[in-house]
Amino acid sequence: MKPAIVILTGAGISAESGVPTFRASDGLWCGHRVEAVATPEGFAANPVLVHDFYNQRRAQLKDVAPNAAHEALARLSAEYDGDVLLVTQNVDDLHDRAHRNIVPKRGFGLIHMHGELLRARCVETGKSCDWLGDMLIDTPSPFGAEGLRPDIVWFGEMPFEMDRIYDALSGCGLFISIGTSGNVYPAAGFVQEATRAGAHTVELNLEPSLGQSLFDEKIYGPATEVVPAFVE
Ligand code: BJW
Repeated sequence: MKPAIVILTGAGISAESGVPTFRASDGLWCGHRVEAVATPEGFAANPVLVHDFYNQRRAQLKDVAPNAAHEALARLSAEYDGDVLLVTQNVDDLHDRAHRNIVPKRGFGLIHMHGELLRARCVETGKSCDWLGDMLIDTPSPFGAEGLRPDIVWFGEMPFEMDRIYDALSGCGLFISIGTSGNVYPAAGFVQEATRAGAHTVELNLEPSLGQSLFDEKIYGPATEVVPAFVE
C-alpha cells in the first residue's frame, strides 16, 4: 500500500467555480470587515448582519458546481492505493458534491475544519444539523432553542477535528496544500507538522503562499490546471 496522503484545501480551489476568495487587496471580507462577520463578538453585536452575510453565501451555493480540481481529488481517492484525508478550510460543499458518487479505494475522510455553510448550530448546546435555507426567516430551531448560528468556525474559536487532523499529519507520507494563502492558523502550520513526520510536501497555488519556503515542491497556476496535472 502507498503512503498516506493529507490534502489541505483553501478558497483558491473553489475560485474557478465562482466562489470568491477571502483576502481581497482592500482588506475586506467579501465587502465586510472581518471583525464584523467572522468573530463571535461580531455575531453578538449584530446577529442580523452576520446571518444576512451567511444567508447570502449559502444561497449562492445553488449557482456553483465542483470544478476540475475538485473532480481530480475525487478521482484520486477512488484510485489511490493508500489512505487519503482531505481537510478543507472551505465552508462550501463542492468537495462533498465531487465525492458524492465516488467509492474510495482505501480509507478516505473529508473534514470541514472551518465548518459548513449548509449546517446550523445551537448556541446553547453546540448541537448542529443540516440547514439549507435562510437562517433568519426559515423554520424554527429544531433544537427547541431560539439561538441558532451558522456552523462556521470564526476567529478565536477552535477549528473542528484537530486531533484527527494532527494524527493523520503525524503519519502521512505526502502533504499537498492547494489554493490557500497561508494566512490563517492552525492550517498554515500543517506543512511543518507534515515535515516533522518526514512527509514530502507540495504547494499547488495560483501564486506563492506566505509559507511557500516550507514546501519541498511548488507548482503555480490555476487549480483547474495544476491539480488534475499533479494527480494524474
Ligand atoms: C488560487 C486561485 C486559483 C486564488 N487556483 N489558487 C497571530 C499569530 C498566529 C495566529 C493567530 C494570531 N492571532 C490570532 C491567531 C489565530 C487565528 C489566526 O490565524 N489569525 C490570523 C489572521 C493571524 N486563528 C484562529 O483564530 C483559528 N482558531 C484558533 O487558532 O484556535 C486556537 C487553536 C490553537 C491550537 C490549535 C488549534 C487551534 C480559527 C480560524 C477560523 C478561520 N475562519 C475563516 C472564516 C470562516 C467564515 C467565513 O467563511 O466567512 O475561514 S477565516 C478565512 O480564512 C476562512 C478560510 O477558510 C481561511 C483561510 O483562507 P484561505 O482559504 O487561505 O483563502 P485566501 O483568500 O486567504 O487565499 C486564497 C488563495 O487561493 C490565495 O493564495 C490565492 O493565490 C489562491 N487562488 N485563485 C489556485 N484559481
